[in-house]
Amino acid sequence: MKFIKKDFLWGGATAAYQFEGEFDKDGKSMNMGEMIPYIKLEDRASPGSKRKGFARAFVEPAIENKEGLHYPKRFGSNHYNRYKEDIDLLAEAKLDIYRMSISWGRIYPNGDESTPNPKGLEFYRNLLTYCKQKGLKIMVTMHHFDTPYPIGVKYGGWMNKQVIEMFIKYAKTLMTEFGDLVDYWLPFNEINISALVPMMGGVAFLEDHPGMSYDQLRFQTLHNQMVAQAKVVQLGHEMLNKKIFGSMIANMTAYPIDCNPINIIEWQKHQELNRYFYYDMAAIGEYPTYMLKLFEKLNVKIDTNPEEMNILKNNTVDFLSFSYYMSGTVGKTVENTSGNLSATGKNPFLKATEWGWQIDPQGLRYTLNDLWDRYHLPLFISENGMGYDDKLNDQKTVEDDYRIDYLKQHFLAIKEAIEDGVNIFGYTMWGVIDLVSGGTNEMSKRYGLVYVDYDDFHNGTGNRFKKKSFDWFKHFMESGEL
Ligand code: BGP
Repeated sequence: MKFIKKDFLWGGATAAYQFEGEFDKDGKSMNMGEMIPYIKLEDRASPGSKRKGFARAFVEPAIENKEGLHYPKRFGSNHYNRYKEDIDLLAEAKLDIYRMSISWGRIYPNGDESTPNPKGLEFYRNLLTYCKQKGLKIMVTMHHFDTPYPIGVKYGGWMNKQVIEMFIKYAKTLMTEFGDLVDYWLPFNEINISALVPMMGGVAFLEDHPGMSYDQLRFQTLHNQMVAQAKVVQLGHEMLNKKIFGSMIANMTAYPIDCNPINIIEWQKHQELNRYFYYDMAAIGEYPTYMLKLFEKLNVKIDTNPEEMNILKNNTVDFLSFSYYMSGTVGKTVENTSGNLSATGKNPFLKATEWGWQIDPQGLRYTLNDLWDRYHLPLFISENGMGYDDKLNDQKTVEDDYRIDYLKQHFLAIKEAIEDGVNIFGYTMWGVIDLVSGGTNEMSKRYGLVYVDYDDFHNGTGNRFKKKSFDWFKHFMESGEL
């Protein structure tokens, strides 16, 4: 089966806070991810067995690390020092595009400096230039879960509207410095994380707001980031004059568990709240009525003004992008399984990974059709892939046929969606070179075409080894054969 589509961009994705390491080098400040220790999971598939402790009281001791715990995201895959080797591998696998993130804390460590950190700019200029030399197109995420922690301490994170302005200053610096090197920009990774885990997405702690409800905290944090996203789009269009700005959302496709009308209504509400709300905000630029009704019910009062609402309305994104790993189910009687950012209902027709993420290529086809029909904006899959506890064998490779099968099925689903009429222009596979897991902090939850020799405590050489999927992917790029 051949899959060749002119101008379609195939590639891989990483994020600074999971990949770079050197968390305190050259003036960089810490972010939340770097303050969460590795804790061995009792049961990888059990919903809720991860994400222990996001309260300020829990993360603050991490700064001095008196307990001697291991904080994996401080070390990542040591990409900071090995970036040339990594980019060489991506070029060898014939990727068209590389999605990476820039760490805000390397550019403005405290957020409120008046000038950027030259060392941080130098690192990214070298990296981006090297990517270009190797013929890669580049998509940059400006914020991949990594607001500098000092902004959380001094300003209370994204609950404070001053942080919007700090972010715009940072975005302007990036577009001034790197506008000629970057092909696509995503202001935020999975912007919905702020409504799901506001401590992680926005360094916003309930402890800082006595008497406030959790719903108020999470939806205000999200609102402020949505405004920031729209402002970046506005500024970016002025500065670069190109339609290259997208929103990135953790997609949570779910199906009704059966055709019982009660479950259909529950499913509809679930999809509004967990999917359409975020896409509506980014693509249509206003609060949907179902959310305004929910806010009334929850007594949530968004702090905003007409100027912000105009900015949202008039600066919608040029394309929609999303992460897609799995699907779930909704209904009164479903049993839960683990999932990306939140648990979801089990589906008896699907198999799951060891982490309980249900594998559903047809769900990707459904999602692409659904989003295209609803928004008529070009689509880009910015994350997809299979986490697996790969083992390096004696030949110094990994026989990851399971991953090849996962990717193949998902690529076929994209092909089918294109044949259905969907306008999709690219795909970046998550964690194309192994990196620390976002959700569980395990190094052993691997996604890459390339194996990185570190264990969960960062014992190992850090050397890179090509997996079987590396050759498979390269062959696909050269031949279009699936
Ligand atoms: C998304 C994040 C990524 C990445 C991915 C896989 O939510 O944007 O940063 O981590 O999920 O998740 P995990 O690493 O938990 O398997």
